[in-house]
Amino acid sequence: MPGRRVTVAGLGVSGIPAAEVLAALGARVTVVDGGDGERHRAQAAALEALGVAVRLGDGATLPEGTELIVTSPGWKPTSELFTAAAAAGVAVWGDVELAWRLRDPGAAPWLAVTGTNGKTTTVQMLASILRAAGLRTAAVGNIGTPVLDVVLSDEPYDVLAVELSSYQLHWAPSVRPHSAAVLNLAPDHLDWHGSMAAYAADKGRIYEGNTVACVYNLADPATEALVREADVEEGCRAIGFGLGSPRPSELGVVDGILVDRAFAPERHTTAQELAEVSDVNPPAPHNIANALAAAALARAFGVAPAAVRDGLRAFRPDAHRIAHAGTVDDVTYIDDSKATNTHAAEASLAAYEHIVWIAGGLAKGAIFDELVTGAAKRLRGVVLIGADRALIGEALARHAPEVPVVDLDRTDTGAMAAAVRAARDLARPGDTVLLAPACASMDMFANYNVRGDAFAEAVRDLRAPGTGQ
Ligand code: UMA
Repeated sequence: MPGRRVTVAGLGVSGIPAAEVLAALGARVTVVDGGDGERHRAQAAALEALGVAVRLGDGATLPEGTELIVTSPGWKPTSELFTAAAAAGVAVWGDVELAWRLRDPGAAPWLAVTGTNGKTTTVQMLASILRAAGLRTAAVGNIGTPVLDVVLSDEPYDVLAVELSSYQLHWAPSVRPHSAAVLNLAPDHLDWHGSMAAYAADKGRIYEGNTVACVYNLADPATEALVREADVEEGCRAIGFGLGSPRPSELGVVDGILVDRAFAPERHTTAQELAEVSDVNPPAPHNIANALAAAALARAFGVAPAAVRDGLRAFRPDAHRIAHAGTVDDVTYIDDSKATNTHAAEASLAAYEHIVWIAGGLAKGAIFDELVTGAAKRLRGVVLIGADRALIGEALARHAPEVPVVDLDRTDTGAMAAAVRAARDLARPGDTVLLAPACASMDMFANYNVRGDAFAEAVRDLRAPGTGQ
């Protein structure tokens, strides 16, 4: 790296450590970012103090003399910067690719997880299981801690639990996990990838070069197809997980017990007991599947059954994932702000009988017809918020024209409170008001946490009205 001219695309969570690491290795680093806000300027000043050049307000022009681009995951492959790089014969790596290339060959192996939904929870469960086994580990990647932070730290990790998004996998062709899981595959981020096939292909990269296990979902044949297409190390096994009774080389559930017929020594004749369904928090079907995937990866790494049970018991789920925000006048308010795509929203809409649904935000290229058709009978009413709410409104008009819809044309800070009040007015005793937006939050909020917090606060305000407007 010394003297090499490297351009880092994106001054965010991934770009900042990438620029720092490259500068420390002696590269001549320029960070480019299309944004030019207060946050950008403060972070630019901090990097400039380290000798890094920063160019704000222009994410399209390739800096003179660039020999390599290290990109943040969110940048689309079709970005002008990469078109210019391709024309100049300049390679593009993601920050995860950089981390993989810089890591010591003998460093902690990666147990990697991807999927449309459940990956953060699964990685957290996995890290909890690994810790229960006495292993030094960290949950990193798309979950929010850049992989570079731990790969180059002095901390002696035994193994890493790595959440990889389809974006990160797209930009990380060299990564070779010890074992990996694809939890499920449903349309998401199609505006970024261009097509479902391209999205699936990027997800499938996680299996490349696995050495012990490629873990797939028995209920989602597309994940098994990705295993079949992968080029793995000699002896690597395909391991299925599902909610039924497992066959050899599978993990499953028998009489309320999570069992392993993949790594148990006597797997051809018996199943090894791992944990009870009630050890999974919360024990909803999709979450039991997540627990089985985490258990499969841990078992592939040699973790004992008792540590799987202890790790699952110790795990506490994230806020904003089907969280109970309150009950007011016999109406239950549920915060599933984490449902940022139609697949996740479908799972939470399926869980309630009579629903007032709060939905909308950034659609990311999604189509809502199937989601609306599936939920139509259970919808008491719908409150639409955010930039792409008309897309959901049109699907409702096509498939559920009788359902009352409140179209909220405001994006100010009080908008969520207004949405919650509108939902209250539509609800009847016994109903559930469900925030499951099926969209990303960034048109109105900093992220889905802030969106969920705004919802919870608005529910609190229904009970003890504050500033109400
Ligand atoms: N930017 C541009 N031009 C672009 C795109 C972005 O200039 O075309 C700039 C923005 O102004 C911003 C910076 O690039 O300053 C942001 O880069 P980024 O969008 O890649 O985001 P990071 O802050 O680096 O965070 C990324 C992940 N974000 C995305 O993939 C969009 C984080 O996942 C991840 O936690 C972090 O790296 C650490 O690995 C978030 C996410 O939403 C949670 N992920 C998606 C998901 O889970 O669905 C994939």
